[in-house]
Amino acid sequence: MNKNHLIFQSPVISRENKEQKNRHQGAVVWLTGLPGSGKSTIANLLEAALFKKGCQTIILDGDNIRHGLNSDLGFSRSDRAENIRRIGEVAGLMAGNGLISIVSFVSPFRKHRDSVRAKLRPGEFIEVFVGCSLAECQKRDPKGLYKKAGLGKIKEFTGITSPYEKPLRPEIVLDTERLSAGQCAVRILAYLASKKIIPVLRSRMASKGHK
Ligand code: ADX
Repeated sequence: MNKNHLIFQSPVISRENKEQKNRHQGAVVWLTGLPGSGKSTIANLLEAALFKKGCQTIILDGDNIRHGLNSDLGFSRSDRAENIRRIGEVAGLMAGNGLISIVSFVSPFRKHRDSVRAKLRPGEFIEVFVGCSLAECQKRDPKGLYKKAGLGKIKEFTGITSPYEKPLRPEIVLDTERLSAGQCAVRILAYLASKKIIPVLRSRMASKGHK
């Protein structure tokens, strides 16, 4: 397509107008980790805490988005690239409109995550590595998918027959074998407050995040 014939439309209500109204900045909190590592649980607790503080948020969850917007995509490397590209675009649009997008996707490939980061403003992409050993994820197996993958019923399953590449320099590392999901959410809140993306937390909450 010839992009010379596309003229960017500047909005009358700016991002800054929206951020001022919301009393926080737009941002993308990107949770990455093995299936069963705890991403969705943390995403929901984080959203509930932000909601309570009056923040404007959206959760973009891999399983849900694959039922709609990305229902045409599978789990090959190229489909996962497109999955992440699209959701990076959506999350960026939301952040550019003053929302905090909480993205919960396995997003196993470093290159795909890095290309989302590269398209956003410095500091806008907050990569959160939801760390959990494969053995523990297999033990948890909340959706029974590791069992199916082990029986050869799911092809290219992350952690079993498809790789997971840990982030090299994530903004936040969470160990969900040592911390509860609530403690993980508080760590993310504390980070957002420390970067002035959300208003500074009251000391009791902030200290809970740094035990
Ligand atoms: S990603 O790798 O492209 O980022 P995404 O987060 O959208 O994955 O979807 C992962 C979810 O799809 C998992 O939580 C799991 O429930 C389901 N799933 C089904 N097949 C696979 C597979 N082959 N690999 C990983 N997850 C799968």
